[in-house]
Amino acid sequence: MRRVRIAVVTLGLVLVSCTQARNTAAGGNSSAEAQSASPAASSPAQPAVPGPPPKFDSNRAFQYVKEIVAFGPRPIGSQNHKKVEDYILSRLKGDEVEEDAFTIETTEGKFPVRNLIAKFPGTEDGIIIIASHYDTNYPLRDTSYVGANDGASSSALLLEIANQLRGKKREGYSVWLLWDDAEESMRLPWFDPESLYGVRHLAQKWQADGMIRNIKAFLLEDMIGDADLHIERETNSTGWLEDMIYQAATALGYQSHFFARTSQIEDDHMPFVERGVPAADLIDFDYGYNNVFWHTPQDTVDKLSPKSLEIVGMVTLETVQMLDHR
Ligand code: 1BN
Ligand code: ZN
Repeated sequence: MRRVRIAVVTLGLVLVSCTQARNTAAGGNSSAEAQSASPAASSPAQPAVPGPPPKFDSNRAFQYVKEIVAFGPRPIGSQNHKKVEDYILSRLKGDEVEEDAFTIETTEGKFPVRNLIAKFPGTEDGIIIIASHYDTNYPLRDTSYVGANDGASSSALLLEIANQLRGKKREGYSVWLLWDDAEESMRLPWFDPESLYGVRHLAQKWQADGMIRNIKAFLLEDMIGDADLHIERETNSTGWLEDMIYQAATALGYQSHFFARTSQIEDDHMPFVERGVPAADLIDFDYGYNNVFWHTPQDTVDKLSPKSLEIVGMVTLETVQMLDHR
């Protein structure tokens, strides 16, 4: 097993504001609207849950990756970061969106931070959270680093999941899609106390107001676009939830992309793991030979594939359905 890092995080947060509203952000859903049908999944050996397999438009999701990357580097505090927030909101027009905005004090100064949460209500009592960070690494702010895989791929995946959830009655738990902010460390190499700001803030807030008790599962997506897709079994994650993800992958015929390797990674799921919420990190932490493209300007769209987005998107949605039936 590869042990990536083990550490304890501390908080330095100042709450400024939190709003919840039906999202009326300007901007249309025009540029990536082509509705090409996804090819059907390989025939499952055994359906994991009754009913048809989930749908996911991989070409549309990939177009979202390109559009996010086109803004350039998006470190916290930058104009591009703000543009990407507005871009995400523009794609969630008409959806119920909560904005969790606050300010952090770091050794690099004060920065505004904003988590975006799109809520798709279900008929059952309980919430499944699917999360991705959207910022790029602050120490790489003056390079051409755009985090195509690291931040853009998973943010795009969530936008396509929103498309699939929108306008349908959910017979199951509510699904909340969380684009969390300020995941990336303020220093390189990774510096635990100055990272994961967005999720730490939310986990604290939801613990304080009791909301955390309603969370049935927290599914984190990170670095899921690599054309050579190998999602890790991640040992900080909850065992039964990882097993369920593998079962979902198997039902869709995608199991060869899952859990051949095991790692321990302190990612955005940690504040929820630490509070007893079932959580899983879907991450491929082998991006190029020996992860050589991670946190480098080589993290570009040409290394990614729509198929990888589809595999992770479909497995995520299948897992949600399995959680509904659990
Ligand atoms: C993932 C992508 N992470 C940061 N960018 C989390 C992480 C932090 C993974 C430290 C490994 C080590
Ligand atoms: Zn990163």
